Amino acid sequence: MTVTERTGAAPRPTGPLSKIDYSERIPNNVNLAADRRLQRALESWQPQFIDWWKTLGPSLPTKDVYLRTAVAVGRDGWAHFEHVPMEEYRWGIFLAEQDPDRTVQFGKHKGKEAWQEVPGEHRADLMRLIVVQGDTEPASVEQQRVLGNTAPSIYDLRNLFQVNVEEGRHLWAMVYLLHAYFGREGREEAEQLLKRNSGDLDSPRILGAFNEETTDWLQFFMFTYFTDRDGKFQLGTLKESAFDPLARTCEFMLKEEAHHMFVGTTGVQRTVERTAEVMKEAGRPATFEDGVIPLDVIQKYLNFQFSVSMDLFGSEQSTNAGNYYTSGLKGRWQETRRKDDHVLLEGSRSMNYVEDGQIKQKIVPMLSALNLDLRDEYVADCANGVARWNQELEEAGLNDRLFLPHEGFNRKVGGYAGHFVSPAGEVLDEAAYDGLVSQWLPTSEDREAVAALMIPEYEYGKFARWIAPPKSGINDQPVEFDYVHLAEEGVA
Ligand code: BYC
Ligand code: FE
Ligand code: FE
Repeated sequence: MTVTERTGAAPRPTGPLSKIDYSERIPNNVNLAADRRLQRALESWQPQFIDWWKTLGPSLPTKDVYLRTAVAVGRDGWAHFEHVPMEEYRWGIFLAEQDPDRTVQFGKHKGKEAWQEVPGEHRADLMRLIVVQGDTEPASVEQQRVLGNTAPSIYDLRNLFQVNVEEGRHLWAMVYLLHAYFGREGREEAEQLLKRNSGDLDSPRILGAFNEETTDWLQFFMFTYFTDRDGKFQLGTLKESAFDPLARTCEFMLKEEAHHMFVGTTGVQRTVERTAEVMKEAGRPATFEDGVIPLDVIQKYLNFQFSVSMDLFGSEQSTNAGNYYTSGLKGRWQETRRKDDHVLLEGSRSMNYVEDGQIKQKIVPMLSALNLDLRDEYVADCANGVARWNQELEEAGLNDRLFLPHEGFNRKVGGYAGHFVSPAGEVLDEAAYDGLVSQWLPTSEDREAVAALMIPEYEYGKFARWIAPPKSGINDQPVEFDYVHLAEEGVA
């Protein structure tokens, strides 16, 4: 393996490191102090990040928030909780511990030593993957910027802010890699990550779902359930990367990501719980007049966020994905548990496609369909939460159920793009689809009616009417704990 890129003068640490150095301006466990040039470059990016956070981060003024900060990257006791002013959050660079014997697990370099530097031949592809990953993190913060103004409780407000600061840290994770391993070009890309903005007409975020508006808290919960879950699966494939610093940074990000999934799963669950309660009492479908979100509107929100998140996997068949795999840049979900040759030059699989108004199957080379492989794993994982939400309906004695729409519904990327597939999986013509789509996706009236329910509830321990309280608080604190202290002017 030829190694070309090397930007810093001092060697980066090679041994396992788990303690995080908080005496530094940029907390880190990568021995940043030993590489002055890199340290200075990151320290000059830091104020740009803070500026961005102040301009496009959470808009609700707060005094401090009960936040989790990483203190070590080992298995136990990695996090510490305390009230901190959000702009003083210690964003830093935390990589999972290094395994000095790690080898490449798949593709043409399988069995060779993992890379500690970027091989010249894979430099452009690796940088692109890191930039795409990095672009999503600040995008989500921008999308969620105003939600604090309508939080259903102080507990939920704290969870929103926890997700926001961690997505900010995930940006740091990618910016570190760009600065440390990609030279001047990497530094330029790091600047661009703060210049593109969600929904900006001239310089939007790279992937579609990250330019959609997060209109309200139901949308936020669906986002953390479905879109953060794309993050979980993409990070899961990058965690397998032959480029060890990328693998290690993604491994640690996944640890933080678990809480984001939790916010989504329980947020939707609590919403369904309240709606089900009203339906049970009234013996009829709930309406907005009941002060809760009707089940059919919850289903529409689910349909929307699931389908835009499916687009994040790229085309079912992708030569990019095949090349990333063969080169060792991006593996499969749980690569090491797969029982095959991990090279995939021979395997094949079945894939759906649309022809003559019908969904048909064809056999395609495995290597060409790795985006689909990952997406299938994702869909199976998505179904778990839906089952949990349906349990709320079942426990209320109701026959109604939520479901994942067909994979072809409302797709803009891949083989279904340009076709009109119903949530049940029927291929329609455009006119028929247009006549029905208001039953399947949130209309502007639906969104306005949901928004009208989004009255902030800032009294400790109280919850907006449309959502049930959680079963327990954060880090063993009571539900009514003072998770957030609002700034004086923040209290409406
Ligand atoms: N929107 O070969 P194809 C997260 C482009 S979420 C717009 O099918 P490929 C998070 C594609 O770039 C995880 N364009 O795609 C969650 C290509 O363009 P070029 C984010 C799209 O490359 C919540 C062309 O179409 N991480 O962390 O196999 C909160 C042909 O594409 C889209 C990653 O995505 C789209 N949706 O796969 C916070 C991991 N899809 O080259 C954070 C890194 C495709 O023809 N990214 N295109 O100009 C990747 O692995 C891949 O880039 C993708 C696309 C999976 C996204
Ligand atoms: Fe993230
Ligand atoms: Fe996340």
